[in-house]
Amino acid sequence: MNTQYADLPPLDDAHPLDPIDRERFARDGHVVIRALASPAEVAAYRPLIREVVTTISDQRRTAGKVSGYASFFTQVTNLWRLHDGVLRFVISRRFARAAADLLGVRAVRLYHDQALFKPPSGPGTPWHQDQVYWPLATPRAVTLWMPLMDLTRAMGTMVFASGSHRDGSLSGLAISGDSDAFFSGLVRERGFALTSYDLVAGDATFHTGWTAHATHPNSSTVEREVMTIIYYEDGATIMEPDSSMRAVDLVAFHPGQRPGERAASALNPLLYSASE
Ligand SMILES: O=C(O)CCC(=O)C(=O)O
Repeated sequence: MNTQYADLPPLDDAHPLDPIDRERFARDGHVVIRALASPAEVAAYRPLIREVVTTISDQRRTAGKVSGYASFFTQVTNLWRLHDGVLRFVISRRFARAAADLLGVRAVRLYHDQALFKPPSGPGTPWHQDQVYWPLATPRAVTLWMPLMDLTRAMGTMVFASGSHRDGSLSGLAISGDSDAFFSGLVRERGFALTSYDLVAGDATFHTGWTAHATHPNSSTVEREVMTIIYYEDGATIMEPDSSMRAVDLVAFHPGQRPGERAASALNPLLYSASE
């Protein structure tokens, strides 16, 4: 590990979860864990994450490349491969242990990380389910969504449809106007309770791969800075991709791997194991 970043807070100690939070997560498909990192810990990593997002965004602008999601947020993936300081944040044993505890598994691997910065006056992120993208043959996969700054809902926090994870895939739709229209209708039809949380830097929400969610628009004048980390249970296998989205993710996040194999490429380090 690069010694230049040895002074960063280690984020390795346990943050034991309240059993109620595990029950909520199982019941609702999402939960908020307050102060998973302290504001001081987040403040140490925030400039490093910003640095990567700014560098990559500038490169994309120069190359004329803009992702299809650019109006919703600036998305940079796998920062752990791009910056040795951010690596320490992404491989946090504390965060991974919380993910494993919520999933009720003994060990978790990294699927990938993403910084998601929503511009001032940016629209809400459309309703969708994440797992339509993931070629993982398990429902035990979860996203940690942690703001690097204090967030009210007016700055674009998440909205979760509680209990929507229970039936697995509900539409197969990629994130788009179509997914937004579909899930808005489904929420009305099925009466899912909607939950969002005001957060301070270092609080984290967790949602399963099948929990339908969207975000509020960012109606503020500042950029919303969020870091996410996606985990799945160690031992999960790769499914035969049944969509182009899953085929793309298989190549991107499990390079060199094939359906039926245990999902454990060089990009999927074991981040927490109860036996270590
Ligand atoms: O942060 C956002 O705008 C959307 C995030 C999201 O959909 C996710 O992390 O699954």
